[in-house]
Amino acid sequence: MHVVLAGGVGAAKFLRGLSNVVPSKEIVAIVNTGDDETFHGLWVSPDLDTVTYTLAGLSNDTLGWGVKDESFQAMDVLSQLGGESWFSLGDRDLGTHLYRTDRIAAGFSLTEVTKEIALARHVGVRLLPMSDDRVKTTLTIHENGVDRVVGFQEYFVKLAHKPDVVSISYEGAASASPAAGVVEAIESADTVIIAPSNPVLSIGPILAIPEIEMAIRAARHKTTAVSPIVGGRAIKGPAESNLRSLHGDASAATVALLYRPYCSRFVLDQADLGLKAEVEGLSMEALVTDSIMANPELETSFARRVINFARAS
Ligand code: FO1
Repeated sequence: MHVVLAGGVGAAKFLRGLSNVVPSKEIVAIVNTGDDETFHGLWVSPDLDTVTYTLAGLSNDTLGWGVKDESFQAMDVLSQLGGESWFSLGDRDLGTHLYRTDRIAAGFSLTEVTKEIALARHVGVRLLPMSDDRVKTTLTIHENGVDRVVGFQEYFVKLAHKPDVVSISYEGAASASPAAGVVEAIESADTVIIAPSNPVLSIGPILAIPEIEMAIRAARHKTTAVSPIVGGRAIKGPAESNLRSLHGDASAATVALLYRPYCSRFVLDQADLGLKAEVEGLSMEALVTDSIMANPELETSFARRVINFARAS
């Protein structure tokens, strides 16, 4: 069984590739919920939904979030009425949030509801939220000479991740429990893979939950991380600027250093061949390969190389 620590799009593509290489039922994805937010009374779980829609063949690859063939008529009405509409919930996507919110209000856990949604979408990979407790990623940003704290989606969507980030906090993580099955999956896994997701915004919240952090530390010998940074640039999103402002540099080696306590193997893109020795100097084995998942064939071939490398432990 293979466990994947997952954020949004990068992780979703990797999981789609991996599910073509090993049976889906042998894959467990532990998904970040630090981005979750309530909009218009609805519980939105962007990373869980991105992974679910991608594995179900329903993802909107043009937008990079939400459902394909989407329309935004409800949002149009909302903005005509003067409601807040900077976070666009598509008409189809709204159905997912209505269902999740209703089931949670009826007393079911996020883990149970995630399982129901995955089943209805015929997703064979086992999807686990990192926790059923609320963990909220917030950022202190520096804007117009002042520092202020904003929620993840305000930073990411409303402010288009442009402001300088001074610090990040994972509110509630220190007292959060892992969702049922998370620690057991890590302990019993043959391999653990940290997907090519933003280390501070997507993987950071997962590792901020103490019992998960301890379990991944203990699983270091069987854990492989994939760099989301290629040639000093993030494939998608603000990882590059986040790493630079919070950790001084934004190379794949910066990511390897952050993950040093958690993984014994590290996957770098061939653009970063020059960093291989530096990564190996961190007591890690390094695989240098083409990591750009530009189409489904490349997702599958990349996932095959990663799992073969990870399995060699
Ligand atoms: N990202 C945007 O850039 N703009 C949006 O309006 C937006 C809406 C949205 C709705 C549902 C959902 O699940 C995701 C959505 N996202 C949107 C993406 C999301 O904010 C981020 O990609 C993730 O949180 C980062 O992993």
